Amino acid sequence: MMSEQRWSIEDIRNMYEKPLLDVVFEAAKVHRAHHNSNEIQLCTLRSVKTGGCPEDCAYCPQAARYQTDVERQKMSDVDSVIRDAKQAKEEGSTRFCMGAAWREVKDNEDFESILKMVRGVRGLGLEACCTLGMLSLDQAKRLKEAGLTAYNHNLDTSEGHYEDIIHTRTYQDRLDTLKNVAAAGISTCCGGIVGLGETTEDRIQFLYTLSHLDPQPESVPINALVPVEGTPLEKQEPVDNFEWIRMIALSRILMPQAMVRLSAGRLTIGREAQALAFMAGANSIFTGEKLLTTENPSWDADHELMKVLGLKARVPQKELEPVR
Ligand code: SAM
Ligand code: DTB
Ligand code: SF4
Repeated sequence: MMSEQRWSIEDIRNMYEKPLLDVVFEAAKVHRAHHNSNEIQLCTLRSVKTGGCPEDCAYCPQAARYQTDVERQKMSDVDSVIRDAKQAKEEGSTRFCMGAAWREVKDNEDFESILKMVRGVRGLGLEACCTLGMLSLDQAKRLKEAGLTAYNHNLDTSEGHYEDIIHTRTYQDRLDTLKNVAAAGISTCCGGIVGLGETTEDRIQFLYTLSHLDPQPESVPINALVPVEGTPLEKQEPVDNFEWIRMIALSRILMPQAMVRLSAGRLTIGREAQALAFMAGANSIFTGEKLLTTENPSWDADHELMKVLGLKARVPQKELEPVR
């Protein structure tokens, strides 16, 4: 049974058409009713298997078929990942997210390493998140047993636009994995990318599907496309910051409980636009100079921004203290 309020596609269309500042104001009210508006969650990303991916996602520098600057690397060793997680914790992160450039998880020794990484990260008292591609129910259950807090699997865009961007899997494949993740009792981290050449209607459809997931995602990463040389979207026009802010505000209104995360693309988005995004309900960022393969603002720049806005880093939640 769905416990959260759901908005119809018509409602979302109407919200989308409202003046931006009205949408931001509405989102700010929803945000303040459900969250501490001066607190943000800091997360750190770590690529544990880089490049060489068989998929054809048009935005992705890690797809093997595109000539990009990304150097392929084999699976990282568990200790080096735990070392990075420790450092992320020292720098104030409460969530550590591990990403692999895979189409899907295979039942092999690499998956065993992932399970060890998850145990290690949870053992440090951090939330552990993974993004590894498609997942079976059995694999999701094993991740849950290892203590995984959340699984990131993005819908990216609307179902209609998806097939213009990715041809090697379907939207339904994404929904099936999200179902397996939820069935295993893992929180879902699910969001998308703005700037893939989508129409307003695609954005509305995307927000509709996303906010009708059952349960709603625990966290919603909103990425702005980072155009990477060598990918089919290398020359894509960037979206206006105000469009990015509108998507953040609407995500907040439609999914009041979720952590709305400013993800890829922050490096080229100015401080004032980010401040408006926080006003509109964003309450999480990735910190550290690297996302998976692309660049992110420096730790110092982010701390300076937080200081000037009076934002405090969220401390670990009690219920997420180490599991073992
Ligand atoms: N391979 C797994 C998958 O696709 O589910 C996990 C890693 S994948 C890199 C995670 C997410 O990063 C993608 O779903 C996409 O939303 C985002 N992403 C990848 N490249 C991006 C780019 N150039 N700009 C913005 N977001 C990007
Ligand atoms: C998400 O939605 N954004 C993060 C995280 N989930 C895994 C990844 C962004 C990747 C940006 C491109 C790169 O650095 O390779
Ligand atoms: Fe592979 Fe994920 Fe990149 Fe798609 S987004 S090419 S599945 S690493």
